Amino acid sequence: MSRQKKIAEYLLDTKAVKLNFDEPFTYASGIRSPIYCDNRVLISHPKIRKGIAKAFIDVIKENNLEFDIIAGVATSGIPWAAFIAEELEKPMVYVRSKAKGHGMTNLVEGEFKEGDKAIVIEDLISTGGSSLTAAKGLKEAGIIVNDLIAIFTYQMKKTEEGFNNEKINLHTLSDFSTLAEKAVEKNYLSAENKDKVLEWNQDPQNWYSKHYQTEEIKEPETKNKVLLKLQKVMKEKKSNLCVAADLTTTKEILDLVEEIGDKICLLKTHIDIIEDFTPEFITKLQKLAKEKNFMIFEDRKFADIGNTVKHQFENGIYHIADWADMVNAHVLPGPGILEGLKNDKVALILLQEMSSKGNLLTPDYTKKAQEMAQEYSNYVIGFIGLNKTLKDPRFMLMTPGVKLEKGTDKLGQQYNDVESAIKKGTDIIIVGRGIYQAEDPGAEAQKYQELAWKTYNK
Ligand code: S5P
Repeated sequence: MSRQKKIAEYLLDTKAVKLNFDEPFTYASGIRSPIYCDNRVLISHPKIRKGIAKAFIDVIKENNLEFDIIAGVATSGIPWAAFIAEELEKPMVYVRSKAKGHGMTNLVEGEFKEGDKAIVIEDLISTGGSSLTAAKGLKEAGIIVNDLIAIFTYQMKKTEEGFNNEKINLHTLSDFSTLAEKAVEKNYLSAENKDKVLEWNQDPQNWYSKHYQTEEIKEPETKNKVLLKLQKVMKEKKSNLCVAADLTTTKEILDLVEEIGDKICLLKTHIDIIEDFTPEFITKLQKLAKEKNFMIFEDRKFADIGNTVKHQFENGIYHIADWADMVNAHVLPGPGILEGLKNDKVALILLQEMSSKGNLLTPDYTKKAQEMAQEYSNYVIGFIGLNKTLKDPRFMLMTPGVKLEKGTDKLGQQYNDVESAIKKGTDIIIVGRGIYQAEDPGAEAQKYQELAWKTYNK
């Protein structure tokens, strides 16, 4: 068996790499993928560990790679670098893949001389970005880097280009296409799905929508009135921006709306986080909505049985059904929740996906939410989600977790940038902290509005 295949077998057998076409994995970036790789488990298998360390050494010997030191990329490259350095009785260092060190720490740890040649050891190459950052760190420290060896590569298009630009030879013990072949041989993957899986690395951003799109539905004769109005407002204002006004006093919200009201098609509220709520607040908000031509979306995320949500929607101190143009709901409780929220004036948005890390909304759940929306299309006008997997003009997709730059917060929120969010097919971007925490929320909202509208209409 070739080395590439043998290593692929190790990866599959230890479940370091998992393939799943039917229920793709979700990466931290929100990208859906049929492959998930966590090579860290490999170090727990002594025999396999030995086999992999030997494969690294074979690559070094077969290619006559010249070097003075072995450099592991922190953290996952470190154990492999240690096994190799130990076996070859050579010095070892390790290097952080973060461009910025934290305070006192060095980028390269261990002893070396300027002009030393290093072979860089890495466990996984996804885009190659972090490995290249590590290699650049070594170069900046005066170390010569000509070769990098990794256990596995996703064989993405831009990887090769990146390594060529840095003039570094990339050697890998196994790769995505060999692994897919081996997975078919071992019945981990059907031959039928292999080609679809292999398409992933060509266009990871759009792979999921391409394969999970349900049938395209033609323009319906009648549409929900709230949806028609929303589409009209969007066109009139050239805006597909929804601002999440997650502030906790009525004054802060009304001040924000004064500043951003002209730029938005929708204002999203969390009415139950307001500390000084009074019915007058609603009157003022509705007046502003009329003046500035936007609609109001109460993000209540109902999630109970029909009878309870009906009370939460119509009664209590907020009387949401009297003033919101739309509200949203989880489909977890089943169709009863949609029955409880049926209303001719207030439209419904269902959660098909969430932006938060580790959420439990699987592709199968998404599909069920879409089926329920189709069944209740008189009331349901859209989804909260990240990927337009249902192309049906009766529904709009609204995407939260959007900022000018990708990132995360400390509580699990994951941000996409405006362009990536819209490229995944969304109709409306929902922006909270990106706007209301800006120094000049009005100017910031305008930036989002212009960028989102331009990208949406490209
Ligand atoms: O999956 C979701 C669904 C929603 S509605 N993730 C979200 O972040 N939201 C809401 O969008 C969330 O409740 C908040 O009001 C807004 C995002 O705010 P930001 O400050 O992180 O932009």
